[in-house]
Amino acid sequence: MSVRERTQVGIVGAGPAGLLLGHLLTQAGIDNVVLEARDRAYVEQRVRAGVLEQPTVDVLRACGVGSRLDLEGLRHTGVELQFDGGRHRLALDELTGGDAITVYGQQEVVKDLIAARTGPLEFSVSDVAVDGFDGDAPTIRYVREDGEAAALACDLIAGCDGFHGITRGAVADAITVFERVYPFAWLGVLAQVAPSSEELIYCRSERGFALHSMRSPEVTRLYLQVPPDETIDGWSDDRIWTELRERLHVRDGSWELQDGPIFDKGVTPMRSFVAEPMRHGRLFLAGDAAHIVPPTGAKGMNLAVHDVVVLARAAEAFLARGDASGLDGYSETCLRRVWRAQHFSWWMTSMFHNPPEQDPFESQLQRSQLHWVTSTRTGGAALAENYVGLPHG
Ligand code: RFL
Ligand code: PHB
Repeated sequence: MSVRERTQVGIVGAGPAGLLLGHLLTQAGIDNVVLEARDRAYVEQRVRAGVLEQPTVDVLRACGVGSRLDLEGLRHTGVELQFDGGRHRLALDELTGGDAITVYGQQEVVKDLIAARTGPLEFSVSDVAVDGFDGDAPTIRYVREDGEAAALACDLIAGCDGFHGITRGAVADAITVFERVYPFAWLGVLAQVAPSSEELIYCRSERGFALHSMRSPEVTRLYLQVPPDETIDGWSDDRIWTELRERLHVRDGSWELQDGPIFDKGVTPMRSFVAEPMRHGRLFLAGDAAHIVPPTGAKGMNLAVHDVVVLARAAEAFLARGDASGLDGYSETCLRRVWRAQHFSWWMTSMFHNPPEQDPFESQLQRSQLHWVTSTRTGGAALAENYVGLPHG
């Protein structure tokens, strides 16, 4: 026997996509239930994205979860691009008519959304399965934390369960996948030390890509390009700092990287992935469940936010007014932005990373692109516009 319940929108996954969708729907007076496989502490502590686009910040503010973001988020009006040992600043605000990025950890966004949640949010659920979405009686079956089997009848199901979730698998036969796996990964660390630069530094070097980012005035976030199958075991803290110093070194010696205790380390593979379409009857894929970008463009969470803004609006129009046009256009509207972000992320990745086999021709192309971006207004604006985030439609 399983407990039967009903809601308007059943949401699988409590990452940024699922939580923000739930929040927007609740604000619009649409009932929803969020189901999450992990426990609350895990979800709130998972270290991931750090860069919010301007439109993402605008959305979070407009829906009432921007107060801590406004206090603790670091607004950056510029970004540094480094190659051949020289650093070049792009003034994002000047190049875009006033826009900027904001550095604020994804897990902080997640914490803010969980704190703001008033509707049902179940952690530690298991055996989640979706069915009935081809007709008009979608159901989510799952097992609660206490072991009780449950069936949630919904009008719509949102698959916000990330790249390794189950909802995309439920439509595996009906999707077309576009994919590129890159021949490298990122080793990322968090260190208890003040950032050595006020702005992010994306660095191309002969030894591979490096990125200097941050989380707060006391915490630095750093990344290194490593081989795709790299394990963290071979990377002592000493080796990480030495490699970062080598790659981030500037020719004139005018800058120094400050080090400190490393308290988080991980390796992330690099992949571009799109599953089309994002709608299957009454099942809607959103965020990483539908698409993955390499992190070089800092777009993953921002795309998740755009998807659910579109989905919330469309679901409200359908459920409150019987207008299905938004749901009908959901996939196409989202995929247009997804492919722009795919191109941008691929471009940033290919400009900054060393291919495993040295390719002198490609090296010169990378340099040429970086010269163009850092020495012309058109090149700089092309990067800046995409990086701060094109306006939501
Ligand atoms: P998430 O965050 O993966 O959340 C999915 C949630 O679903 C749960 N889940 C299930 N729940 C119930 N039943 C199941 N069967 C389930 N299976 C899974 C999971 O536990 C999880 O809680 O997906 P979402 O919400 O779509 O959000 C996407 C973002 O997390 C992702 O795109 C970003 O983190 C990508 N990303 C970045 N994005 C940016 O916008 N800016 C950045 O600066 C940035 N940097 C990054 C990144 C991702 C990184 N890694 C580690 C992948 C840097 C890194 C290193
Ligand atoms: C981060 O701070 O985690 C970060 C910054 C920029 C990126 C990716 C990740 O492109």
